[in-house]
Amino acid sequence: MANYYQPEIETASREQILAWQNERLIKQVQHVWDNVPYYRQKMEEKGVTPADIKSVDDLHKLPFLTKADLRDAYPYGLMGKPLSECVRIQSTSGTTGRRVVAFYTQHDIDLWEDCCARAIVAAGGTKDDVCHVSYGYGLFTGGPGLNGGSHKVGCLTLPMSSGNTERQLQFMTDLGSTILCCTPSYAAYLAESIHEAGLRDKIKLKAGIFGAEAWSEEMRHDIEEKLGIKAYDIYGLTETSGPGVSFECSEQTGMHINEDHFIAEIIDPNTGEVLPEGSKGELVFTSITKEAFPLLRYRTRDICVLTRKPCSCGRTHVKMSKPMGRSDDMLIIKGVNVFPSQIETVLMEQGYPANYQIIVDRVNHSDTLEVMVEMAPDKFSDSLAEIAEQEKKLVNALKAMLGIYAKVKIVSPKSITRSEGKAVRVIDKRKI
Ligand code: DLL
Repeated sequence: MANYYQPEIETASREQILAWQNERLIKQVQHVWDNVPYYRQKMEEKGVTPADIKSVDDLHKLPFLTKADLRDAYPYGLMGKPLSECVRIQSTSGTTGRRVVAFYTQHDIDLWEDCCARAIVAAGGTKDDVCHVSYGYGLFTGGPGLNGGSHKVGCLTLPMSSGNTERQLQFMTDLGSTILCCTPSYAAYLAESIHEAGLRDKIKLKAGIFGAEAWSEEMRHDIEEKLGIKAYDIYGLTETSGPGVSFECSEQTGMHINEDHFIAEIIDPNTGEVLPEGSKGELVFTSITKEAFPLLRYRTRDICVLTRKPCSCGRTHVKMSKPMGRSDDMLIIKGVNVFPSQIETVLMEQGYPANYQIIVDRVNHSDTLEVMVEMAPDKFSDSLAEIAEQEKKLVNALKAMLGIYAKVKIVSPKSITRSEGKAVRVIDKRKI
């Protein structure tokens, strides 16, 4: 069994890491130039050729890729390998217009699972652990990623997926789960359910690996206390393969980025200028080992800070702070990506005016979404039963678009404040 702490990689000197990055970057740029016409054209427009990229210092010469590029190139335009060499796709939780489809060769899956295995080991996982994976399985990367990592570490893996809390608790107690992997909000919900069912003494959990959405230190402490575990953060995005791009170690002061696979930059989101270490800005990733979906300089929209301060765990890879927000308008509600524009589309399709407000809150550590919309003039009614019926119809339409429940409140015409400048559509009351 491989040792996924991989000290020769994870504690390598800065010089060694840079040597790997330089070599892999040069190879990757050539691979993309040869196989991804979409990006080659972007390079040509910028007057850059592979010959211009001799080391990480030249990275800034390459053009950025954005979510808009992913949409333009959907579904096959950014592939670096023929479909016959790909073995898997994963996708984001967004809907048609925004959906990101990422492709993987077997080699890509292996490297991705290595990254997840490192995260599990950093959380104290060994082959003697029982790893309870309650991230969603399917197109979402959470379940498959941690599942693969858990196999590599040699843990007994429980592919629970999310939901069916009663069954989660039964397996957790009967099989003695020791590591829980899920979104922090689901962990909080599970913690509450365990408490209510009086099962605290029957669980054997020691660690949790929680990510896919923003969560505060307060939430971490609360989960740690309720479950009697140490809670570790894990970060990633579908575009870069999924969870495991970075993960927390025992120091819990940021997440080590797997620099043998990803080069991280922080840029000014407005100008695109690369910022020095310690600056707050938008995180940009270049994947230097992925074959099928080799994104160069991908703008994540996540705002954070990088640090190279030595870490007590001995790992030398750069650390990123928890994302402090996003530079675009995407909301992450219960781990699901929600764009206000999707809500607007549903409202308008159902014949409602564009006078609405989206209220996001966090109640008992779980995200809530409420949509307030003004009554449509042609649907005007004084009957409470009829309004309730209209609200129910909207709840269903929103569920179909977003995949999650949104409470709907139809309010009287003209009761939502009009704005003179940009409309304030979203009120996010969560304290992150
Ligand atoms: O959320 C991958 C993942 C699965 C990460 C399981 C960790 C655990 P996407 O659905 O593509 O992928 O969403 C990616 O989620 O750009 C961040 O804004 C946000 N995000 C992911 N991890 C964290 C985290 C998965 N630890 C988007 N803290 C990213 C805050 C996170 N935000």
